[in-house]
Amino acid sequence: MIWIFTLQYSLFYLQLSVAIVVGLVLGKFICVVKVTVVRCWTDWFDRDDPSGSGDWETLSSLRRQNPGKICRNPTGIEAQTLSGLSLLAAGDVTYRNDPKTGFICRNKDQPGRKMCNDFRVRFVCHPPFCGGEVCWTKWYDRDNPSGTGDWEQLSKQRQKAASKDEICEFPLYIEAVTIDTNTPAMNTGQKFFAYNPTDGFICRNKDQRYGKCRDYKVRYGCPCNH
Ligand SMILES: [Ca+2]
Ligand SMILES: [Ca+2]
Repeated sequence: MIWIFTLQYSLFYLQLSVAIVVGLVLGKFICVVKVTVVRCWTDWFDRDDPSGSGDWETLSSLRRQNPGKICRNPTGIEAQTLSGLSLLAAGDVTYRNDPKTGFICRNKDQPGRKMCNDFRVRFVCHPPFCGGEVCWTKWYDRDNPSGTGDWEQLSKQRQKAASKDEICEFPLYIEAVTIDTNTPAMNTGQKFFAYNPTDGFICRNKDQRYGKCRDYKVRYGCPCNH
């Protein structure tokens, strides 16, 4: 009986040891992968100046104003003054400075009633977001604004595509222009419910000042080797 117990205990101990060794090997592997991941930077963005309550370079606003130019989940952010000073050198007290929120410097946080400097920011993305070659799909126009709006969602366009490879799994960019004059969507003055490479493009009539969207077509930018 004692012998059986000892054997079972030994087997348990052996399994535990193997688990620890595998864990160590996996831990080392994960570490190596992390080190070899290449990072790339987006362009610099500067949408605000500190004349109001501060310099608000939030990720949500920058995304809205620069559709397709910032990757889905940035892993880092860098802020510098328009004259090129680092945040450390400029010495401003920041309210937010992270890749989820973006950058916010509030004038009321600065000592001695000083205003914030004017900052620009850029984000860290994973390739192939920056630098890689981008290939564009054909233009899609599946809807017109006669109903509730112009609904050009990516999911609907995927259904309409001839093959599942026609639009890559993770488009990096989206471009929308009007059907009649090829005017870029951002230049029409209309408001968009969605305009990003994850959801596609949606213009709702009820969001427009004159109650009607223009008719748009969209296309997607994918890594060329998808
Ligand atoms: Ca700024
Ligand atoms: Ca349309």
